[in-house]
Amino acid sequence: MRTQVGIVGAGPAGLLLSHVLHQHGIESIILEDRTREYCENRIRAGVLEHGTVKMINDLSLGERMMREGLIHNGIYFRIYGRDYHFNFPELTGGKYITVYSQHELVKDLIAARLAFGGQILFEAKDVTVHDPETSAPSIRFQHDGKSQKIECDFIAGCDGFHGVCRPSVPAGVLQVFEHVYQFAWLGILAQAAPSCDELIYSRSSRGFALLSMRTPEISRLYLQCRPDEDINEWPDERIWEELQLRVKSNDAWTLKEGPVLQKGVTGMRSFVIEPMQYGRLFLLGDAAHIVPPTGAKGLNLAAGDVHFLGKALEAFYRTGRSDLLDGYSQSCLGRVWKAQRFSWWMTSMLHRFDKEDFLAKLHLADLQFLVTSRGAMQALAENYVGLPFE
Ligand code: RFL
Ligand code: PHB
Repeated sequence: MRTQVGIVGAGPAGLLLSHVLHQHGIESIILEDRTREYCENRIRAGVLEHGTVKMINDLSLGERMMREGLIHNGIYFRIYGRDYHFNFPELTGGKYITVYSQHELVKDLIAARLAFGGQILFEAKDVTVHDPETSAPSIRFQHDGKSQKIECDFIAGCDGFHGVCRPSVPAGVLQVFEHVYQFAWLGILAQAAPSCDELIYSRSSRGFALLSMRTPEISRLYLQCRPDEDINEWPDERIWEELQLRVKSNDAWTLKEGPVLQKGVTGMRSFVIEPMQYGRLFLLGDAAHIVPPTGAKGLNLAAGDVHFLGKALEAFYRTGRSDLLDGYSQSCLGRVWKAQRFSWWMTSMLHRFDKEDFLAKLHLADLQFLVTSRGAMQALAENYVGLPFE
């Protein structure tokens, strides 16, 4: 097989990239380890930045997102029971966020890609990348019980944090920057109407909780927990009891409960590799960087990487220039580090630390300053709705 760009991974990064390339008349093939059904039902992110929504609409892929997605003009911080509202349009000059499930977006992107005649090979096993340092890289894999090979001009590693592309770069080329947090999130999906029309980030003496949603009937809720938390020790009643305590409000307000449809524990880390490129292998999304979920930036950063690589590949195929490809890493990393800073800041301010030490006191002071300063609230809003792609 031969294509121009071989893409590993059918998550948001790989799928969006294949659409952007298609728009520019560039061929690609996506290789995905899992089944289509698995990819379409993996519960992940929910918040789309202003720029991510624009990108999806510019690709004419946003019809269902615009119909079913929920426009949110703000978020609440609930600090020890007291609410502070961030009105995004007012603080940012008209911007807002859209709540639309990542797995619904993935469904839309897969359906549209296949409808346009695109190739996605699901259940492609034992993927390995070869010769990215030459002008003739290739990808080998097993599919339909056969060993296969794709020859291509470029490889896009969109295979997430646990994928094979990043580890295939020779030792010593990539520099790793990492921070692991002392807590994790226990997340549930519940058959319960959202208790508020916007997200509530709650800091309480018992730890952090987040109330989010997927649809007018389905809530997504999170609790700060230990990284080694055993989910079996959290029967549904205990989860609701703890959520109730952590999101208690000083005002008349109640948390609506309902059957728990899914639950799990997710660890938290901040992780970046530099550069995000090795020869003709480009790393995008979670393959190159991980943020803690508190800032809702993961999927949106993947969209940013796609924007830069799409532009660089378009310029290469149209005019032969390679300066944008050479600058890919630098273009992405500016935004990546700002999102890292923002996600770390949100995480530090809102979570409970084991020790009430000097840093923990500073994080609380940061939060108390934030909710009393219009300038600080504006800075949060500007980052939350998403910084411009360039
Ligand atoms: P993905 O989505 O992990 O996709 C990678 C794909 O590659 C496949 N793969 C392979 N394919 C072939 N061969 C191999 N060897 C392979 N190894 C892996 C995988 O099966 C998969 O299909 O990465 P991508 O595309 O970079 O997208 C990143 C986002 O998924 C991620 O950043 C977000 O989900 C993070 N995130 C959030 N981001 C937001 O922007 N807003 C949010 O509100 C938000 N909430 C979240 C989140 C992530 C969470 N978890 C579970 C980590 C909430 C949570 C709880
Ligand atoms: C979610 O809805 O899953 C969600 C929302 C906001 C976050 C993280 C996750 O910061």
